[in-house]
Amino acid sequence: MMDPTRLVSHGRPWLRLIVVPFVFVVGCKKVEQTAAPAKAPTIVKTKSGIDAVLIPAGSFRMGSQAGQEDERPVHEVRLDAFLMDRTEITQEQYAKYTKPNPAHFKGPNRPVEMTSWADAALFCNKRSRAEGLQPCYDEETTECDFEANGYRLPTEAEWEYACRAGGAGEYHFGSDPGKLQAYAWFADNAGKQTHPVAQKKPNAWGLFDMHGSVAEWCNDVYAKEYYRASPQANPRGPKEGDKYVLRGGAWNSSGKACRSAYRVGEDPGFQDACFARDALGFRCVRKPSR
Ligand SMILES: [Ca+2]
Repeated sequence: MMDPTRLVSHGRPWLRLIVVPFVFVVGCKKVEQTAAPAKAPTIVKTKSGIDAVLIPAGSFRMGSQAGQEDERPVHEVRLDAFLMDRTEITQEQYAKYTKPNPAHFKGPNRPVEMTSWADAALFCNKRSRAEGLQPCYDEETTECDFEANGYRLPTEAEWEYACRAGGAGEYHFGSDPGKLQAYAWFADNAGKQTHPVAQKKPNAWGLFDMHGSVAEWCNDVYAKEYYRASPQANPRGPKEGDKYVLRGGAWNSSGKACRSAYRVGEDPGFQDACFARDALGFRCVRKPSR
């Protein structure tokens, strides 16, 4: 059995979920861009019953000229194929491997929230074992084994690539913030709470709620200047750091904070300005089956 204290006790403040406050410096581009024509997404039913999408290998331009400083330089990234959960992990899915339900906004089909990075990593390992796959996370050191065939959190690059689904705009559907209501629960329409997953339109690859709903933990340590030194192929973030990346914005976020390239680092040294714990969830990825 896994000891849930191990991932939270190894020198890093895993469970202190406080997010860096920041100011949005540059406005969105007004130029409308649309996602590339998409083939029908390949949906895979995983053994735990959770639908995943086969994300094809490929390249994309990561970051945004229109966003914050930490979104630049925009740079080319190449990624291997991976499977990504079609929705955020719901409370019903979470309860299959982890009890009690930590969510503030209760509902079986609502996304689980109040989850730390460590909670998310532990869920990945539990799900891997339940599906007969190799766990990715070392529960002593929190290191992620990218060669294991089990579940892990997406890298920041995988998350943005999957969100964009071939689109180069500020959102996966283009750059018109007026269209965001059709694709996302965010501050303008969420009524200060979460909603069941997959009620809004998906992106071109069939992924739901990549913008808004709950902000999603990525595997990467956050570094503001990481894009200046990021490797081109399968970047996995800095080796050291106390913050972890959250992506996609949440039910309490502005439309700008839901953009595809928008980055947040969780930092235990700051008071929460953008999210609350009940806005933090995740979805899993793994290698495609051979
Ligand atoms: Ca989300």
